[in-house]
Amino acid sequence: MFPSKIKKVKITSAFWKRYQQLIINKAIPFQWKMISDKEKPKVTSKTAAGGASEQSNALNNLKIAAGLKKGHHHGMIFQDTDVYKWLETVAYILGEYPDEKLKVLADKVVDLIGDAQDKDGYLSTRYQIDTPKLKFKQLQQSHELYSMGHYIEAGVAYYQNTGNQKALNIAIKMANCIDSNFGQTDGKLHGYDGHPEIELALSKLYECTKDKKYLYLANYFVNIRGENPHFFSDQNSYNDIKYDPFPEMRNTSENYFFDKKPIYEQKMAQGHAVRVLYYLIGAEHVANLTGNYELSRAVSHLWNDIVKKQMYITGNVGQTAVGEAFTCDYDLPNRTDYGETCASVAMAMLAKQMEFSHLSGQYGDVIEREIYNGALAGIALDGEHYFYANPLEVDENSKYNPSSSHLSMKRLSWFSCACCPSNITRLLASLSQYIYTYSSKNNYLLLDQLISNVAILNNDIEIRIKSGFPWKGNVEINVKVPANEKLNLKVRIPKWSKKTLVKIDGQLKKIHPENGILDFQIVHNVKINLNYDMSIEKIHANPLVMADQGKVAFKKGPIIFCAEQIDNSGNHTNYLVPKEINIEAKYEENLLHGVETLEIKNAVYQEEKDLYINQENRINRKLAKLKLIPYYAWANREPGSMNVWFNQSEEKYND
Ligand code: FUB
Ligand code: ZN
Repeated sequence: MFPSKIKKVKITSAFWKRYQQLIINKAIPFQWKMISDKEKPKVTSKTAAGGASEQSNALNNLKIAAGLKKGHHHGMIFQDTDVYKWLETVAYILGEYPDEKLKVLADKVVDLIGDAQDKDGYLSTRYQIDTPKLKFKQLQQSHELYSMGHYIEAGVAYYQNTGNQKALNIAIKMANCIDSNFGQTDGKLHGYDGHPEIELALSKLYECTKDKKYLYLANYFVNIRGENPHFFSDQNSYNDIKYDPFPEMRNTSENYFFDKKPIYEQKMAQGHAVRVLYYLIGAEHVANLTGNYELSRAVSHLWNDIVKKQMYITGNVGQTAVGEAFTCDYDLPNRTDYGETCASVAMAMLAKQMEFSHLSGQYGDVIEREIYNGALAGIALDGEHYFYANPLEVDENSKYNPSSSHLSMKRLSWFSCACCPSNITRLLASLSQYIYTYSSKNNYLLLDQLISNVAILNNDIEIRIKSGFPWKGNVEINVKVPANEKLNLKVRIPKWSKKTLVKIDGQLKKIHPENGILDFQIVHNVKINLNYDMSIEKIHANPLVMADQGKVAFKKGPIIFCAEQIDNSGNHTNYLVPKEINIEAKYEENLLHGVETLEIKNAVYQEEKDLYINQENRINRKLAKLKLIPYYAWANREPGSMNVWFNQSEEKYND
């Protein structure tokens, strides 16, 4: 479902069509088997982030709540959301690729969710089944509004893409239940959920129904957070809560819940990364819908903090496994990174939301970083294995150090906390919504992601994009304009393109992009050719990033590269790259479903015997080749070490 101006977008890019087919043919059926316990996960890990899963029970919990089965709730307190995000993924897919069999299955899931919902609209199977007396009484950890928020998102998406009214009605009933329980008025609960999500969900529900009640409620949840930094401890003691679903959360002192101050006073992104980001998505949406400039400014401040000081080169965010959290500016350790897939998905969602309010290329730059790197690494090329945490460097020894034992060298089938798999699939399934952004306020259409597609606008303008992305920088835009129609088309110039050539109907034009955006006023059929500079870039980090000092990373266009052990024998830390590199890119059709690889022909392999080395005991340095592959494609072959940042060699070596 696209905003008013856009009727339809069909992705034609071979790269992305493969992913869409993967989601249809592999990920959706596979995730269904997991959430309905038709199969046990084959690859799990007890130490890796997300935890091992034997059984999901997610669908079963709904059946128990619906009275169709007997038993106890099993799994995470928010296990319902695995079903909701699966449904949301299916919704986007059905919008583009109608499939009666899949729709029948998803309709049944909607019916089940409707049956599980209480008469008053409440739905959180864990509380309904096992602890009904505690409904809305332990908001610090209950995830009730988080879970319902995920349903509201799914219900809206399913309604918009398939027309299933019941899916929307369930969402409305749920939001009404929340509205009658929460708010300023006397007798209502003056509080909020430990995990933001409801804010963004209610904003979407408002946009779909146009019922202002949901916008007021979203606004309420955005603004109450941080008003009373003791809300959770007060509620826990007032309700005499003895049992904690997540005991470590009870007395967490730092800004884990992002509620120590109102957003207007928060100067640095701190706390659980996904919570912070979901909150910011909702806050930005509310700011945009209500015209709250102060709120929008507060969100932009935190956005800048994240993307300019706390984001890994891959787009991953959340530096520590302790609390799955942001740490502080310029602290970007590679070996202990967390970088949850959900956090990368949320970064793309936040960037998209920001783009509705502000015209700047920086948001599309982040979306691009996520969809080709940080977020995309969350799913295997086979669609049936997922990363929860996404390292920038890992090897056999990582598991021995408690601060990196959450990392894995292979993607897993499923997790006891299975939030990431369906989060990455719902992002990829909705990718066509990330290509254009229409501003109803200023009546322009921004071509944001330079992905081959065909788009039809409501006034029958047709836009055809043929692009070489992500491997080549050529983008051809053909616009067909019916008589008396016109279009203000803006096109993003990615920051990495140092020189962009533009031709309009074959004529070379001088361009003057502003904030990474080019402007075209189109009144008749036109062909625009852009040529972005996709030369290989050697990247250094700011000197304040201690972990990357003396190191370089490699990027070409939107793609960040890494080295894997399978391509480079020996130990990955023994490789050094010289300052003047001899590097070549080549497309390898039969590798990893077709990828571009880089080869550094004059790398150095340094082999030593002693623990510490000076000129006297230094033994062996030899010329070596170092092969790099796109980061998103790592861990799809034999497990082994991987690194994104490379040490540099001061010296040159010859054979
Ligand atoms: O708490 C719900 C989800 O589980 C979070 O968004 C993830 O970070 C994981 O902790
Ligand atoms: Zn996750």
